[in-house]
Amino acid sequence: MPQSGGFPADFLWGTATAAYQIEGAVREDGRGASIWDTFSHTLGKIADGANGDVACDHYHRWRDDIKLMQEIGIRSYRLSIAWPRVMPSGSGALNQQGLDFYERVIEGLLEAGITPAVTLYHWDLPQTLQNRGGWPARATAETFANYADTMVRRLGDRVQRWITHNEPWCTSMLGHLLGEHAPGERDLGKALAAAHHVLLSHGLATQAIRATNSKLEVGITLNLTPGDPASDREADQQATQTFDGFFNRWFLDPLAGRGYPQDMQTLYGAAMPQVEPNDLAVIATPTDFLGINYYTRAIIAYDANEPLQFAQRGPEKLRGEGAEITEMGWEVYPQGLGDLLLRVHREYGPKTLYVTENGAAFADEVGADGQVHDPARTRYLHAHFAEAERVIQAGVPLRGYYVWSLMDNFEWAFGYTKRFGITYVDYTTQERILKDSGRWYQEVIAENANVEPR
Ligand code: IFM
Repeated sequence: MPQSGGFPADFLWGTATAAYQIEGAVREDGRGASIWDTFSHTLGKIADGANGDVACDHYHRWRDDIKLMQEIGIRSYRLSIAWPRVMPSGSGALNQQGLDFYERVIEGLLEAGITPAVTLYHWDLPQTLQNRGGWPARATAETFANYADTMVRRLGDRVQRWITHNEPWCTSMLGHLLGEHAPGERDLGKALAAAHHVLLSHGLATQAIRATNSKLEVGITLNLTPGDPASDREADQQATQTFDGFFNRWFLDPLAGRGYPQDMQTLYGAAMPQVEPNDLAVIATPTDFLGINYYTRAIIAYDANEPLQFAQRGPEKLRGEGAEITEMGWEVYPQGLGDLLLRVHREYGPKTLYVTENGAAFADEVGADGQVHDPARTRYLHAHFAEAERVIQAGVPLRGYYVWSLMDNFEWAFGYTKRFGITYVDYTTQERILKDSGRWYQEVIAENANVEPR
């Protein structure tokens, strides 16, 4: 295959968003409520007291947003379907108006020459299903598989690439252990049950999708964060292993058919979820690709006061040590992406890999010239693209890269206070301004190479 700058000619340069973060129109055309509607409307849960009621108003502005992507030269767009928009109570009757919206968007993308990649679950569980127990309830896994199958029956003739779940760690741990995301629980047992049922639902959905249409590509997206020990002390090394088990291996291992990691099972003890005899085989149903979302690494030290006896080094300390830190408090550590991709390739060997998210939040502002100059984001992406290039050269089957995000949007518990977009959104007027990083990305795609920032 002809190479240019280290990327295959058909490399999928993409960008990603998620329904609740951009669509708005939460009460329009028969959409049902999701756990994020409930959570964001609960006092004190979102930093700026905001919610996704309007967000980027993408529900009404999708045509312009597709034009924008076309202008940038985006080859593939990763969007998510809001489950409660198409099935207001999670199962049963389809909401045709909701489905029509996604049909319009998908057709608009195809007309614009942009390949859609659809995520079925990016955190907006129908509230009705939450009322019946949510992800900690086993029945939710079956209900999800049914929803997935219905979507594929309706859209599978136009959408080739399907991602069952986005970031099961966040659904389970941020949502059910740390209480920072919907539904805001703080219970290890519930979190582990949620993780198990999310993984089970992925396997069931993959099987259902395959039975309906064997030609489609199906995979899952994990957010993986490599850990590095704070020192070479034995205790820090051990703590880093635990962190890795908690964050990465708990999901990678069962998907690869290895079951849940033994060290973590021992640690979780009585909080371990109920695993039925065939569950692990279902979870390990072969997929076509693995999506990886990478933002940063974690530096880990032993801490006897923490429930799992590890603590992550905080942003102040990292800054004090000279690290560059984004607005999220995350270290800029590009090498972590390359090392992670190499590790996953060598240790787990998925057929194909995509970086389904990578990007950074910075405090962007519109300048006196009406433009948004965000050199730190361009530097961030440039350095991470270089890592992608490095590992492709080393034989990692990385086929695409989705920058998070097409535009600034509702950053969950942080509301609108964090801007990840390569496009700036003025939330008062809904004006979009392509940032300098977006213009640079345009050049990257045009050249199919990691263009040096000017
Ligand atoms: O905005 C989120 C996205 O929804 C999931 N992955 C991480 C992003 C940045 O925090």
